[in-house]
Amino acid sequence: MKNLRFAIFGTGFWSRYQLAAWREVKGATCVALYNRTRAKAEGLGREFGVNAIYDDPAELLRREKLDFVDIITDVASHAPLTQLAAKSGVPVICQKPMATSLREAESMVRFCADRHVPFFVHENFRWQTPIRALDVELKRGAIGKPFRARIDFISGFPVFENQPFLADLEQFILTDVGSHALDVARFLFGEAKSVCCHTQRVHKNIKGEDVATVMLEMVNGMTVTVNLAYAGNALEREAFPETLIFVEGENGSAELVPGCELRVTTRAGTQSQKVPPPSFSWADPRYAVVHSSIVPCHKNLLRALQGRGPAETTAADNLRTVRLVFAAYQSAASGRTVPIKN
Ligand code: 89V
Repeated sequence: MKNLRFAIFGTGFWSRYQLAAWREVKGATCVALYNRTRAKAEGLGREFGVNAIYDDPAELLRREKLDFVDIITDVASHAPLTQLAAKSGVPVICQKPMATSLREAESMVRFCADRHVPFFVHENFRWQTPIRALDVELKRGAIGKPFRARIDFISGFPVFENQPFLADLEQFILTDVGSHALDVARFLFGEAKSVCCHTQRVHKNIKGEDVATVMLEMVNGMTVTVNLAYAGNALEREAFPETLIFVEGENGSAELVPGCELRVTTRAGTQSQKVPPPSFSWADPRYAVVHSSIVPCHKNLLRALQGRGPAETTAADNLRTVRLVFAAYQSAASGRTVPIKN
């Protein structure tokens, strides 16, 4: 199996974990780092033994022989950096959210497709251990045919302390966590045919919405509600950064509850299993369930880059998630339900 050489574009808060997670995956080596502020890239390079440091992405692409780039920059630079790499014929992995608008995401996908450049989105929530365990139970028919589900990411965690740029986003929770949660909805329950959404802002010192309530009518007939909040309030069940999910089926119900516990209830009673993420020394324990999911996400993308099978989160697939995010904004602004063309 060929060992792939890659570069990371962007060396902010998230890159350290992404780079550490790449080390868990055999078959890919980071050979270069780019960051606008060179000193930041040098710091990460020293920590991880990466010596080729650039503050110009075009120069990096000219000089380094790469099999792919992993883009972990702010969302506004995803499109130009993706296009830059694709022009050099270098496959791209781009962090979620893919783009600042649906139109921009569509043009990125088209740009790469026209050049036959593989393009993937790093979307890791669907790879979390509890969510995979829930999927297994649903697929084996543990609760019969599901008819309704609730996906909750409701937290008072001071997320702006680690990621201050989030406070400046005009569109915040739906693009940040909503991208993840709506992708989880698609992963578990398939495509949506309409979206209805209401948003609120509770924090006074941020630009975007920090609360969103989304109702999806699914193609399979299910109703899925997605409740998102980073309101900074105190909660009895503070579960950051776990996604709590409750699914009602014709024969029972299944629930992911705080503490990575999966509870399945049928007429025979309730069965509980602990579904904790694998532990990695480099993961921040406060983010364990998310950080650990970076590893299987990388593995799945690498498999595709090595031509060993399809990836789940191709950019073309992720466009469907992006469509839901922006349909939610459209619904919140208009007060109307927005139909989704599949
Ligand atoms: O993965 C993310 O998008 C982070 C979170 C804190 C949710 O893990 O913002």
